[in-house]
Amino acid sequence: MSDGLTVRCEIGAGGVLEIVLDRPEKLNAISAQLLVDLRAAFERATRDAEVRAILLRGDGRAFCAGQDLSERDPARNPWPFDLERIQRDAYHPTLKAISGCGKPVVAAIHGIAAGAGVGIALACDVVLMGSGARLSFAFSKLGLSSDAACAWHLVKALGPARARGLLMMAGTLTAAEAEAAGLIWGSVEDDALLDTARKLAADLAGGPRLAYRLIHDVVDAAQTLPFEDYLAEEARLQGIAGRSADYREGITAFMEKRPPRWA
Ligand code: LHQ
Repeated sequence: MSDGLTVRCEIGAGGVLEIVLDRPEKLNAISAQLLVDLRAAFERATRDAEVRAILLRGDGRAFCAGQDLSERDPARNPWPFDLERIQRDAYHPTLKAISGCGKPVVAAIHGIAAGAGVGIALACDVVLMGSGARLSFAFSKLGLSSDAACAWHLVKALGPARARGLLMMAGTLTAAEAEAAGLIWGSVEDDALLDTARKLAADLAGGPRLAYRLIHDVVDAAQTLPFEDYLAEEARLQGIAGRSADYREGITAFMEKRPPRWA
């Protein structure tokens, strides 16, 4: 698999692809090129049958410092920027490439994730933070609102009151606070983060692929559909699972008192 300019891809044993944000000297700030490379990496991973799970992480001392602000410097660029178009044409396709990639995605957050860097992390299925890491909602310090779906995630996990407060005060959440709020899956000691995230991704890579995709879809449905429509969609997805070889293997393994062997 070829590497992007700002994103490194490393396929490991067992079908885990590590996608590594690779601008450590800028704390992996999101340049226009990084967005393109990140989207391409996830789209390649979707097509590559060898990839069974993905681990997204950042090189250097932080996960991601958000938008590369030097690309928005009014002293060096024509002003104003069309942020609506940039969100629609660059950020949104990348977020969708992550959340729609069809494979389980683990994010390992160390140091700091700021602004749109939080949005990229929260597009992943299972977000693990190092105990010393922070999520920074720095938008209003720059005179901005919210983007990369940050407010969407915050409102769902924390409710509108805390979401508004965090965004207005450009607040941060520690790993413990993000975990307690249900915004992320969990946190571990900083020096155990990478090993734990790799083990998690390896476990998912060894699991039932179709079931994971359907779980992703049913949780999406639960967040968007009214109850009656949700029930219909849940039944449809479980119907797909019920016709799968994995389900047959899961039941057979239980009856034979052995671990399942997933395809
Ligand atoms: C950076 C950045 C950065 C460029 C560190 N950009 N270089 C989305 C779409 C469209 C438009 C605009 O906005 C958005 C939403 C957002 O993402 S808003 C949030 C943007 N991010 C921030 O506001 C965080 C900015 N960074 C910081 O406040 C600090 O760098 C933190 C607190 C993250 C870390 O501080 P330090 O540990 O003291 O590191 P540092 O500041 O020395 O950074 C190291 C280098 O990285 C430094 O470069 P240099 O050449 O001077 O060594 C920084 O300039 C560079 N860097 N963040 N976002």
